[in-house]
Amino acid sequence: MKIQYCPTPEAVPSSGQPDAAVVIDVLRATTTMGWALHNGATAVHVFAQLDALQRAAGAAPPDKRLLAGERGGQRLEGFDLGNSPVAVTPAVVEGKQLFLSTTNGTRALERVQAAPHVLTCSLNNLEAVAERLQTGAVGHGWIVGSGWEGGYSLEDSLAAGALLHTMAAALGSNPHHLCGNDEMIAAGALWQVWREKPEACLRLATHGQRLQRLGNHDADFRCCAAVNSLAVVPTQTHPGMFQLV
Ligand code: 3SL
Repeated sequence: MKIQYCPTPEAVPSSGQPDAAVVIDVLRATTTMGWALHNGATAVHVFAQLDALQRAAGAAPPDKRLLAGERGGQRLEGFDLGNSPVAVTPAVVEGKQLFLSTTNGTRALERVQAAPHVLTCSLNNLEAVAERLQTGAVGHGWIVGSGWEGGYSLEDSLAAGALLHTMAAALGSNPHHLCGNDEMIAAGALWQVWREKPEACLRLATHGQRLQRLGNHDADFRCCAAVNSLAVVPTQTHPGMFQLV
């Protein structure tokens, strides 16, 4: 297996496809997606653009849909939810479809929508994703970080490195033998530095600092930094639609 890491949607190659693409937005979109589906949401539909979200949500039964999302970390006006993983409790999401748009995460998901398999990963579901890639006999995988508005983000690269090490452990392989590019090697090294204190890394990251400036997000940080707290793998079942399969 060879894994290539693209730290931003813009770094995704413009030609060719992997066997599977794994999208990461630790703070906070792919963490929220994992918890929403774990807590009983029937699907999460993702949109880069708000007008497309409004059109799709408008076609869903009002009592079965929730509009969720943010721009710049702040909940969108008129939406039911922002993008907090601790807000998507069973009482809120069970039996509902989420229509989600975020600053970067849903853009990254849209960028790889055409890949044959698209999964989402966070620090919460590393082992579950590694197992899925292993059983799927993925030969060539892409890990795609969401970054921030086209730039690198520390927290997504941390999780990419964590996934590399988790896969290597599952395969009994040297992590370096799985690396398909220098970005993947660097992300693996990042995880080795921070693996004992991932929450500190998330708080140090530029977007972590932005969230701290916006208000008290302690519960979100704790949740986003909790390694292997979830056993679910949000999986694209139709373009832009994620479910548990
Ligand atoms: O960038 C994104 O897509 C979001 O996850 C950002 S936030 O953590 O919800 O502010």
